[in-house]
Amino acid sequence: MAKCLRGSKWGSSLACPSFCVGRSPQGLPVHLDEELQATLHDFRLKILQTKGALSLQESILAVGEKVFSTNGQSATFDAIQEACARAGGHIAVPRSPEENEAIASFVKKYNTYAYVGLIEGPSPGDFRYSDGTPVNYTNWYPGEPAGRGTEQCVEMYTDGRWNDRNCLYNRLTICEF
Ligand SMILES: [Ca+2]
Repeated sequence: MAKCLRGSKWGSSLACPSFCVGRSPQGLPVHLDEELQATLHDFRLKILQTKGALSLQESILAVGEKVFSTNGQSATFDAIQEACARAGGHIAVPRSPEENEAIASFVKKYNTYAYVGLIEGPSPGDFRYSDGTPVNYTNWYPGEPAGRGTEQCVEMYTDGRWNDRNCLYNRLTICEF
């Protein structure tokens, strides 16, 4: 950050920016510190308002650092990926029993199977996260995955268990942020 001294480029003809005037005990310019405090206060308020409104609609669920959300709409796997990306997130993918349960609660609520963010790799039956890394948690329905290369997406049943499935069905849109 620029250091502001008398006679510097912020001299008499220009109004001195707020960061030139005084410093808080933390070393931040006093005005900036106050501005930051006000901005943080605003952020906190807006986050609480948004969280409250979304929670009331029961359209978000927080698990650890993740937030899962649905718009209640069904779409193909690709369309879900696009919708989640447009919203600034990714298609939901359960990486633990707790996350699986959160996603499953939307599936139950809407009584519609959902796609989760797993894709079959080059070897049949080898499902991976979208970044190509191997899965560290699974919850397959007994006998699944059974598509052997013909069912490259994964849907979640209303009991939370998984089935490999063709990617072109309409399934519930659930994103994670
Ligand atoms: Ca299957």
